[in-house]
Formats: sequence, structure tokens, C-alpha cells
Amino acid sequence: MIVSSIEICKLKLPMVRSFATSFGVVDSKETVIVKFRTTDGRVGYGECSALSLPLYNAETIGSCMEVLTKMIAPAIVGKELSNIQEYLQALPFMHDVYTAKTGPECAFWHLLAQQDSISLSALFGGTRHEIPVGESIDIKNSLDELLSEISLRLDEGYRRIKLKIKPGWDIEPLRAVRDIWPDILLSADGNAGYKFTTHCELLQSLDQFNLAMLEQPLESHDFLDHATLQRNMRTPICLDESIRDVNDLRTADALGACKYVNMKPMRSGGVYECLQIYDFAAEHGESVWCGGALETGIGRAFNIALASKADCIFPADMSPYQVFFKEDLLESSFVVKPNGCVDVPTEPGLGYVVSDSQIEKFTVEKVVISTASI
Ligand code: OSB
Ligand code: MG
Repeated sequence: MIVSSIEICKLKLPMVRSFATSFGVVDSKETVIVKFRTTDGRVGYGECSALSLPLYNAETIGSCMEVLTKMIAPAIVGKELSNIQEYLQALPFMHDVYTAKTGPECAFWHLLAQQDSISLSALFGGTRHEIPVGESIDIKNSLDELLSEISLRLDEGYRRIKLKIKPGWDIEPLRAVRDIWPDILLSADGNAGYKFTTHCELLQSLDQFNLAMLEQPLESHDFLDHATLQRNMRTPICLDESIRDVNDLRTADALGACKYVNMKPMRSGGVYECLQIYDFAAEHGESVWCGGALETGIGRAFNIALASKADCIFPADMSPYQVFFKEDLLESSFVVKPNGCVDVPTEPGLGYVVSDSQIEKFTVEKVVISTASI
């Protein structure tokens, strides 16, 4: 297939509430939607769900716009590309660019799924028709607020609760939750907000809460201290920010720095690298599950397909758009069923209908790169 034009749209979506973590507060959602058009009339969509500021990883909405406009789109339009390897080979050399690569790679996967008349799930080797989901609950102003949200989600059927923690908001909220719900599947995510030298004992003391895992307590480059911490605590450590690609996982594996990996296309440059991470983990004994980063329904569609792979048994971070946003970019989005699962679409392609009018409604900046413009 030949991609004849690429639309790069920067969107601003109203949030129904803010999302606070150890790295800061997200209270305005910007995202980048990428739309590929082929010479034979097909359309593929993808999302670069970066944050507005470099708080989760080094990339931002602005850096994604720049890299997409100046490097990725001009390298892709006009080329005959028939499979994912050819697509990846067509990309120019770029240092430490992950989130910017995710949107266009997903748009290309979407085109491949249409070309082969299969679902994204089937394209990624997924086998399950529903996936269990959990909520990632942000840092609240009060324990009451936290407990009432957890209670609501458990009533809705969510299978797992993940608390965002930071120094000063960890022991107390975890104890409050465990006092009420001693047996729920509970995890905690430090988003790289702790320092080994200062917080080693505090982190070890989290063992008392019987957590399913402790996600990314230390800084992203700190593999050595994650390994030391893992040797000194019972709770499995899950790495998120640290695992950009399979090489990072090789390092973590060699050192014993984690037992779980949160797979997330936006952190790893797309689904291809997640599949490498998945395969490596399967051979080396780490467990994988699918996370998210406040994607709209477009980004979530790829996460759902990835989460349908056989080994992703731990509930995914997959709350539907209503939890964060007033409106979505899909005609009709996924729902969490009373059994705490989300259905995996089986139709060919994305499995959801993208609303161009919704994309247009929230677009604040748009660049089009076409064969005519390069
Ligand atoms: O660390 O998993 C994370 C959101 C933004 C950036 C990083 C993370 C998160 C979440 C939310 O935890 C997960 C979701 O998208 O539902
Ligand atoms: Mg995380």
C-alpha cells in the first residue's frame, strides 16, 4: 500500500476532572491524532497520547507534533509499504522518540488490519474475546474521596484497583483501603517519585499491604536500585517508565529488577515493540499486562487488542473515556461490563467507528503532509 497523505491533528479535550500522580497534575488533555490515507482510499488512525509536559516520559505534545511533521510523515508518504517491517525500515533514525512513533505506527497497523480483513486483536496474536480491567486511581485530596471512588468502581465490577502513590500519600491511603477491602486485587504506582536512598525502608514496608505489585517506585533509569529493592521485598515490582523497549527489559531481566512489566504502546513507540517485550517476557519469566496513559478511544482500541493476548491476564488500565473526558472520538466507545471486562472487537479493522467530526471539533492545530507537499 502507499500512504498518500498524513493528517496530524493536535486536539484539546475537556476533562471531567484532573488526574494527579507523583509527577504532577494532568488537568487538560491534549493529544495528537494521526490519520493515514492510502492511494486506494483506505483510512487508518492512531494516537500519540503524550502529556503536554515531559512529566511521564521526555516527550510532549509539542515534541510529537514536531517529530511527526518534520521527520516521520515525510519519510512515510509516497512509499510502497506492504508490512510492518517495511514500515519500520522506512522511519528515519531518531534518538529516544517513542510516543511520537506510536500514532503513525498504529495508523499503519490499522491499515494492515483492513488490508488483511482481520481484527487488530487477531493481527497482534490476541486470543481472548474479553479482557478484565481495573482502574488507576489518582492522588486525592482526602481519604474519603479515595474510598468513595474505589467503592464505586468495585460496584461497577472493576477487577483491580491501582492507587497512585507519592511520598506522603502511600501508607495511609493503602492502610485505609486494606482496612475496608482486605482481599481485593490492589496495586500501587509510584510513577518514579521515590528515591532509593531516602525511601528504601518505606517502600519495603509496603509489603504489609499484600499488593499484587508495586509499579515503578524509583526513577526510570535506576535499574540497579529497583533490583536491590526487589531482592529486599516480597511484593513484585512492575516496571513502567523504565521499559521503553526490549533492550530495557533485557537489562531489567539480567539484574532482576522486576517481575512484571506494564506494556504500553505510547511508551514503547507502538505495538511492534510491545510485541517484542511480550515475547521476551514470556521466555524469561516476567509477567506482562497492558497499561494506558489517558488515551482517547482511538489509542485505547490498540491497547485493548494488545491486552487480548493470552498472557495478559492481569487486569488492564482501561477505564472508558467517561472517567476522564466529556466526549470521545469514537461513534460508540467500549464499556466495562458488570463482570469487570471489556469486549474485544472481532470485526476487521479497528472494531470501532472513528468520528471525524469529533476529531475536527477538538482539533486546535492541523498539519497535512501529502505526496504533493514533499
Ligand atoms: O503510570 O500508568 C501510568 C496515566 C498517565 C501516565 C502514566 C500512567 C497513567 C495511568 C492511567 O496510570 C492509566 C489509564 O490510562 O487509565
Ligand atoms: Mg505506571
